[in-house]
Order: sequence, then structure tokens, then C-alpha cells
Amino acid sequence: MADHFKNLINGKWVDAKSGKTFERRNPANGELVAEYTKSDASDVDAAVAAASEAFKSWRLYPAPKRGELLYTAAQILNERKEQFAREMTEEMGKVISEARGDVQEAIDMTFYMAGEGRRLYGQTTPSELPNKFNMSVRKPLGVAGIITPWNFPMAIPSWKMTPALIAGNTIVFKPASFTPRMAVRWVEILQEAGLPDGVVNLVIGGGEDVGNAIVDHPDVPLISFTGSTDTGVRLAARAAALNKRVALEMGGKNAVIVLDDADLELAVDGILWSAFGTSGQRCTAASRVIVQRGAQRELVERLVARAGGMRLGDGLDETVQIGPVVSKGQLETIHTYVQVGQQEGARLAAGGGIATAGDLGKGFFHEPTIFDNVGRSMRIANEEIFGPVTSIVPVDSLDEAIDVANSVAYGLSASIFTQDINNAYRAMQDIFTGILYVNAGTTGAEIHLPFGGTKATGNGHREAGTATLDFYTEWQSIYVDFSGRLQRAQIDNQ
Ligand code: UN1
Repeated sequence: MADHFKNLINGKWVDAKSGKTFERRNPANGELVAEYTKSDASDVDAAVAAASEAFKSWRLYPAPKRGELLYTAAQILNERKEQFAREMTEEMGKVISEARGDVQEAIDMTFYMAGEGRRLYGQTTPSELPNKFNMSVRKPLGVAGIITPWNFPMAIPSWKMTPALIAGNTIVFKPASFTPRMAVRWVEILQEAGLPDGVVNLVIGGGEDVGNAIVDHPDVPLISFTGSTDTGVRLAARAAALNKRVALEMGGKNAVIVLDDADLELAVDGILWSAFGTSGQRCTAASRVIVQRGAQRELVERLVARAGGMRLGDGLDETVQIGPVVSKGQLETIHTYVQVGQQEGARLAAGGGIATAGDLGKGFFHEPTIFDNVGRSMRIANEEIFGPVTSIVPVDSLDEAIDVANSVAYGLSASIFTQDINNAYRAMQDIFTGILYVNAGTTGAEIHLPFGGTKATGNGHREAGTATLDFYTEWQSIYVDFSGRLQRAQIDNQ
């Protein structure tokens, strides 16, 4: 019998009112992982009611005390890291070392935000009038709707929920239907750490039923979403009609630039890691390599040789480098792009196939795939594929490389490999992505700096760092007049 997981509403584990369920199978071998309750709008209503009630006292719970609960949660997470990493690999497919990294990112984020409980800085300023004191403070907004993707099932919920909580908001959380188990684990830990009932509520179910109900609910003033650009833009349009605050973290078409003067071996390591790590299913994955022509032949040769030797398989096997992709649908989408690339006239230099040898046929495996001589306007050089496919676009100069890097709709991450500091600074100055790496791949953001992107990647907000607090709080400016008389700003001090 597979485990059966429920919603958490007002501190109680309960089944969805409809009594419906759905299952999740291991993408590496098709085995049943768990069964989940399948919620709808009526469950969202109950969760929002609980979160609204809990907000009344949680907002007044001292922030350093909220921080202590998060410290405890981070410690428990640390103790269970290995168990959760294994469960994550079984449900989502990423290889075990990366699953450990995903849990580690949540540990880091939770410790970091716990510390914010003793900061949450505002400003004090002088007043233009005598005997008057001015300051600004951060205030929570109320119930935060948190909608998260499957590719970082522990890290991304922690990015969103820990700042929401430390600032005094309460939460209704809808995880991706491919990975609810990590959401259950995360919420269990918060509960175990001592979070009061109703502060965090988990509602498991699909986007149409649960996600839309959260977005439409009048008592949820802010929504944080990570997922596809299509879904995010539709969600934001819906929420705009209700004047809600929305943070969107969406697609990417991240480029690695390799100049003639680069350390090629380092570039190869960086490209393979960021193009094929997590089977390319990262928003930050390197799905383009913009190479200066002088380095092209050697770079491609080395990449092809290394990619061909990468081991596919069940991510629980420590020697496996590429796990399955998350679903059959995803596998088909990826493979369709391989056909698109060939039709567009790019040269398929490595991989290209769905891998079925031996046990691989039981899961959803795609070979690491490299297209060479990709034209900058081809679809495979512009559209997010979200799989282990990368496109090599040759260019003549740094100027052209920067122009190509900036030419896509998205703006999440970019990187440059060069040994010349002037070239590095040109890239830092002229590439318009939210994240930029020098002599590293496009993945690997740390939690204490802002994470997010420009253009179609987002809508101006950032996750992580202290920047994320701007989303989860509202500023209140406070003027305290202790002069004992009416003092009129802009009037009495002319
Ligand atoms: C994502 O791809 O959605 O920077 C998140 C990285 C990770 C987070 C990726 N720390 O690649």
C-alpha cells in the first residue's frame, strides 16, 4: 500500500472534501510513489478561512520569536536531509546529489530568513519639523498564496514561505501535482517546529481547481508563483482584475558565452553542469552556448565527447549523472524540440534520442543533446525547452555575443567564460539578465542574493536575499509629533 497524503488545514491533516485522490509514480521506473488527496475550491475556502483567522495573532507574534520557529525548522530539516533527498529523487527524478542540494538550499534559506526576525529593517529619518520623529516599518499583508513548481520541490517553497512567515503573513500553499510529497514534508517540519495552527495551510491539487481558486479568493492579497510564462501571465491577468500583488518567476533561455580566450576545460565543465544537471529542468539551465568562432571546433568536440559518456539512470544510484525528466509529457515536448532543431537545419552533434536501453525504457529518459551551428533566430535558440538540450550559436565577437545573449524574450541568467577582465566587465555591464556569472555556468545561485529575471522571466520582483521582503511586506511610514501643537509639513516650515 502506498502512502496516502492529505491537506493540512488549521493544524489538522484532512482529506479533500470531494474524497478524490490522484497518484504519483516514480519517473525513473513507473513505480507508485504515493497517493494524494485531490482538492478543489471548497478546500481552498477552508484553508483561506484558517489562514485569515491565524493572521490576527501571527502578525503580532514577535518577529524574533517567528525566527526561532524557523531556526528550529531548519535544524529538523538538516537532520532529515538524507531521507528527504531520497524521497525527492523517487518522486521528481533528479539525481541524489542534486536532491541533497535542493534540501540544502531550503536549509540555507530557512536559517537566513530566521535571522531576519531580528532585523526586518526599516528607516528612521529626521523630520523637517521640530519635536517630531519619522520612521518606516515593514508590515505583513495577510494571507499569501504560494504556488510552486516541481523542479525544486523543497528549495522553492522555502524561498517563498520563509520570508512570508518571518514578515508575519500566513499561508495557503499549493505545490505542483508532480511533487506534493516534499511539500508535505516541509509543512510537517514547520508544524513540528511549533508554528501555530492555521499559519501554514497545505492544499494539494491541480492548477485549474486549486491554483485558480487561490488566485480568485478575495481574502488572498498576494500570490507568489513559479512556473511557465504562459501560466504566470494568465495568473497575473486574473489577479490584476482583483488588484492583487503578484510575484512571477518564469522561464529562461540562459546563455553561456565562451570567448576565444576562455579556459576551455573550465567552460566545458560549466556548460555540462548547467545544461544537463537536473536533466536541464532548471529555470537557470544553460540552453544556449554562444561561442566565438575561434573556440568553436574545440569546444564542441570536447562537449560532444563528454556528453556522450554521461550516465543516465535512476537518480538514487550515486554514479548516475542524468536522471529521468519529470513526466511523459515533458519527455515528448523535449523530443519534439529535437525534431524542430533538425528541421531548422541545426547540426545534431550529440544525443537527440529518447533513451530506452535496459531499464531506461521504464522511465522518461532523454539523452543529453547538443545542437551545433544554431542560428540565433531558430526556435531552439529562443524557446525554453526545459530538458537536456543545448544549442551552440557561433559568433564573431564579444559585441555579437552580448547582442545574441540579450536577444531572447527571457532574462534570467547568463554567464561568460573569459580570461580577460575587460571582457568580463563588458558582459557584466551590457547583459540584461537578473543573474550573471563570470567563469561559471548559468546555475548555482546562492540564497542570500536576489534571484529572478528580467523581461518575460518575471514581473520585477525577486526571490531570496533581503530583496524578497519587499514583496512580502507593505511599508508603513509613521510620523510621531511630540511638540504638543499642530505642525503642518510643507506649510509651517517654509
Ligand atoms: C530554478 O531553476 O527554478 O541557481 C531554481 C540555481 C538553483 C535554483 C534554480 N540554486 O540553479
